[in-house]
Amino acid sequence: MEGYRKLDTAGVRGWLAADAELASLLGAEPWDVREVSDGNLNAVFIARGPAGAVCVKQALPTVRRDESWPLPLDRAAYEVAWMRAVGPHVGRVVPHLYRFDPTLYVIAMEALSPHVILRGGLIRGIRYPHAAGAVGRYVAEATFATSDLAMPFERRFEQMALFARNEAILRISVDLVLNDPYIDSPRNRCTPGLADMAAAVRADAPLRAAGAGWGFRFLTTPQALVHGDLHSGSVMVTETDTRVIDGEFAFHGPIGFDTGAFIANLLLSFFSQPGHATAADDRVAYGEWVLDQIEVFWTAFRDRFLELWRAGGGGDAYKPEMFADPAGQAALEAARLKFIDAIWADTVGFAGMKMIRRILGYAHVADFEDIADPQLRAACERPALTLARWLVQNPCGNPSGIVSAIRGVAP
Ligand code: SR1
Ligand code: MG
Repeated sequence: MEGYRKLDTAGVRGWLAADAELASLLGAEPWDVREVSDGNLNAVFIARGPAGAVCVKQALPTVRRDESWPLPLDRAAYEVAWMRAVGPHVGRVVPHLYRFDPTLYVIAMEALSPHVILRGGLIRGIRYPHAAGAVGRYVAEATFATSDLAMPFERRFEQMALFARNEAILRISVDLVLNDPYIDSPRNRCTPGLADMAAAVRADAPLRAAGAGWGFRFLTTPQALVHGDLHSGSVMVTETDTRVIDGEFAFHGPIGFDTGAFIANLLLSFFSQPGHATAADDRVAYGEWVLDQIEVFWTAFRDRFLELWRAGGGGDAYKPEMFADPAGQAALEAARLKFIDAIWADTVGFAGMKMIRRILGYAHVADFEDIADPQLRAACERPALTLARWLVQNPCGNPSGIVSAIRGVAP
């Protein structure tokens, strides 16, 4: 913490003014500096000047709305490491990094404008026709490039060791996603009308065993550098552009943890839609569109991952030299499809886990929290929880099968 101080808007202004390159990017003062913090962990500011804009993000020493919960500041360094590791492989999807200050744990990056957080758009009922496909391709490109399919193992192990030190942040996922929702943790909370279901989840031994299995897989499957927190609040969109932000939870883990997180958040959005209905829009058609995005997302991920693999990656796993003959080619293609099927199974299980944690655990989602009437909120959460329990225990099928199952439990 030596030299660390929390920045306010004046502090951000001073920090930017002391950096000639950032200051020239903004142009001559005065600058408009505003705090736009939205997530659970960091302070975020946008600075605008006559020549441009910069996003300034500072790691805070505690959870933003709970100062009794300390957090390590060095997560900002892991976010920077994630930007540097995946940035070269995903085009413009990850914002451009301008600066990292390791004393103040401040990251200066490209200000995304007029982008909005995808979750907010989904709550307002706005369609983003390219978002799910772009996020699917992002996961494929980021994970393929950082897997043993594309990296020599020495480099991958070095990267894995670096991100494995992000322990305090990984502890948050282990506690809040994998374990707390299934036990009587003081951090848990739920909508009052859902207390019976929360108790039923915690009494459900087969569910607890299946959940623990996903926890084990999270800890023991370092397939690639995953984002680690790929919910709809980690995606920023316009109608035509999609960006992925906030890689501070990155680690080498199961690829299905990212695909599962994104699908879980589409599902949470779907189940929340009746809570956002108005006299002018019952949100039924919009909910159907949200459901359709599951298949769009998965197909984009699958097709891009296979495309990259078929083109050859240069890693130490599945070396093309081992499969040069026609029989080898056929066997390799079968192995590729089996690999993707296994990621789908992980996707389903982790999607269920991610849904349960957002309804019964510590950190809820605005999709449900913005529904003011607790009875209506509980009515939306109930079928979501029913489906999530099923997903955790039935990691099979395909996206359209899941969508049909959902139509069976939807209100
Ligand atoms: C105490 S942090 C709670 C959650 O916020 C982040 O976005 C992660 O999802 C984390 O689990
Ligand atoms: Mg985040």
